[in-house]
Amino acid sequence: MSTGLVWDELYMWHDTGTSAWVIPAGLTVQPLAHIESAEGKRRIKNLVEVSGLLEHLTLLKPRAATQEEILRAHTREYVDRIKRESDALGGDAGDLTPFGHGSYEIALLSAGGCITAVDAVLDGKVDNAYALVRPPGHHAERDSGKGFCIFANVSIAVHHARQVRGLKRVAVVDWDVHHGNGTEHAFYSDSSVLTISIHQDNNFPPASGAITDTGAGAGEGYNINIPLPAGSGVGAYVATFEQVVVPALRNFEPELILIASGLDASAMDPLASMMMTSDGYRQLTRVMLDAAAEICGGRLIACHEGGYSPAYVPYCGLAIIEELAGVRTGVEDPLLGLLAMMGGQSLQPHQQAVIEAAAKLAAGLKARAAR
Ligand code: 3YP
Ligand code: ZN
Repeated sequence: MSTGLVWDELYMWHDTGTSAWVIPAGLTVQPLAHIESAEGKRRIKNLVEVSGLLEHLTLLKPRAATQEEILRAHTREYVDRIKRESDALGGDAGDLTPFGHGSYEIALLSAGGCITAVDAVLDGKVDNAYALVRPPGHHAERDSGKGFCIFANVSIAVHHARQVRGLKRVAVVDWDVHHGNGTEHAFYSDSSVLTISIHQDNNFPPASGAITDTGAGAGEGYNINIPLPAGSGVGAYVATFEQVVVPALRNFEPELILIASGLDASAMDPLASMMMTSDGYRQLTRVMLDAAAEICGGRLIACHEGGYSPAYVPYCGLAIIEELAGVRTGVEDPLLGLLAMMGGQSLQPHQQAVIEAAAKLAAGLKARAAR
């Protein structure tokens, strides 16, 4: 059993500048670091290293995505604009997505890192992989960045798996707490890519990610949104995966599964209001590993997205990568006792109602799935 870790120090050099977290700096607010800073992600890598887990992983060196690869998901006009602004002093890719000089190359390396993970898994170099990439990608649209995302890393990796590696069916499971709008839109009319997003109901982007958005045309039924109520904890997440995600995957029978792995559903995250814990992520990873083993030879790749508690995301990231690798380092999450004992961790009726509605969509896949 071997697990790949895609990592490059350059990911940490993507400069989001000074904003008061998400508020553009100016005379109305004292400048502070942008909330999508390198800190949380660097601390994941550092804990993976200090815990000893790194010695059990296969380090995968990412390559830059090519123009051809980026243009599968974006317009030339948009890509050219990012390059032009990045070659100068930097700019804004779209909605709340500031970037500095050189971020174009780093964004290419982020998308390329997800492709590197796909190739490593499909070539059998590793069994599964975690791509600890930055900037994130799941909000990026064809012609615009959004929500800290520049290029659509996961979509670009899926296009690679389909068009270059010849896979017929790929599934994306987005457990970032925000809606994976970019990935949804990229494959909305496509029955060869099942997109599932589990997110906090109507958080970000606003009015995006409704359960009624199920795909269009040939892709009807191949997009599943599970908008969980604010306050959902480990019980709601595990139930969602057991009752919706796994049945949908079983019916769809993907040849490869990608996870858009934001860690911002944690109870410590400032950009959402969920209650996940490191052990919750460990359980979700276990469920996904078992599903992948049953359905697609264990081929499972997690690509990093959001996560804004620098103190807590390292424990969530460590738990996921430990589980992927089948290794326990012995590092204990110091907050787990507190968070697990909080009221509301167990599945509530109003959460179960959403899960049941989504379970119907998962069941409906069976008759439709194209072969
Ligand atoms: C973008 C602006 C407010 C919420 C924020 C979400 C970014 C993110 O982590 N997306 O997955
Ligand atoms: Zn997010």
